[in-house]
Amino acid sequence: MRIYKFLILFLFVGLPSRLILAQPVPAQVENIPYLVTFGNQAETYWGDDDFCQLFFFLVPEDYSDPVYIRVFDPDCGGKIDEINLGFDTRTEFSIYGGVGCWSDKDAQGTQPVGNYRSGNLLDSRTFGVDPEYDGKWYTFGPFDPRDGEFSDEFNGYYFKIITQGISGNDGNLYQYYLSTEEDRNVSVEGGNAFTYEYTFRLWNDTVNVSHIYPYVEDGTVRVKQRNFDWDSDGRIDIYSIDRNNSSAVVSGEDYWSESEIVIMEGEVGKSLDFQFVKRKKPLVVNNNVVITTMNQYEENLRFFTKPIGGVPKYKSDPVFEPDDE
Ligand SMILES: [Ca+2]
Ligand SMILES: [Ca+2]
Ligand SMILES: [Ca+2]
Ligand SMILES: [Ca+2]
Repeated sequence: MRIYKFLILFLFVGLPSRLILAQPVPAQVENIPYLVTFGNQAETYWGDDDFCQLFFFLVPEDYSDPVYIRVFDPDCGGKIDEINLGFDTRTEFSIYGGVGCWSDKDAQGTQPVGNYRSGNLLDSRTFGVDPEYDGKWYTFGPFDPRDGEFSDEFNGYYFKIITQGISGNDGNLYQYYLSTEEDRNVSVEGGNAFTYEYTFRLWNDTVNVSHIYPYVEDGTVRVKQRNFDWDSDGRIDIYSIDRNNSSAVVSGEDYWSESEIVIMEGEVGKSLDFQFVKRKKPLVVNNNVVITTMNQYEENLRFFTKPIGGVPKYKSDPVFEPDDE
């Protein structure tokens, strides 16, 4: 029996970490501690411009078993969340599928306006202070992948999760996981997740560098980034396979800043790497921030948690092909 247990443990630990850890949101390669959404009575200087966050999950077409969308620490109270004069915030999590859940243009915006709740509502639940879910996972599902909206771009089905602060003024910090299991986190092979407007918490230290990876679609010539309430916290550096650091303009308290880069040919069809390097002194604590990117047509780019084309590494040494004799 003892040997049997040891073998099971060995087999589990021996799995490639990529398989186990590929689908948390935020993902490991992003190194972002938490997503954050404030109650809609908060002032925007807390770091959330619109008290709402949309994310989309992609389930590949060849995966036909049920999927679950899990939320870590969905309540607003306890240790992780950000208190503002006593916890009184209610946060609504809603899952949508069906035609239009992604393809409706209002779902691809950066503000909760118009028909952003497009598609079929599959499930919804509101959390306030709830010790039962403090530091714990809540599971939505099971969902049949075919109840999502089909995307021929990525050969898979989209689901949408909308997290909205419907009352109160505190900050709800949380994470997601697209899982094949109801009671634990197991990645859907080939799955992914993305958003058009990322609202998240930076680390409460000066060592960790967080990343996001905007996907540069065909036809992109320029990319404009806009960021909100960055609290002048260090730098935003942009890298790619062809780019050895372009600096982006960083905002201060409670306002948007923006800047633009010109896209190089080698960057099209791949992801950029935006790196968030915090200020060393003094440490900015509990820094909640918002960032969006758009192309020259003012269409929003997607931040995939598993970057399309992989994490870009700058080619520091150009390879010269010898001339043909
Ligand atoms: Ca409060
Ligand atoms: Ca909590
Ligand atoms: Ca929370
Ligand atoms: Ca902030």
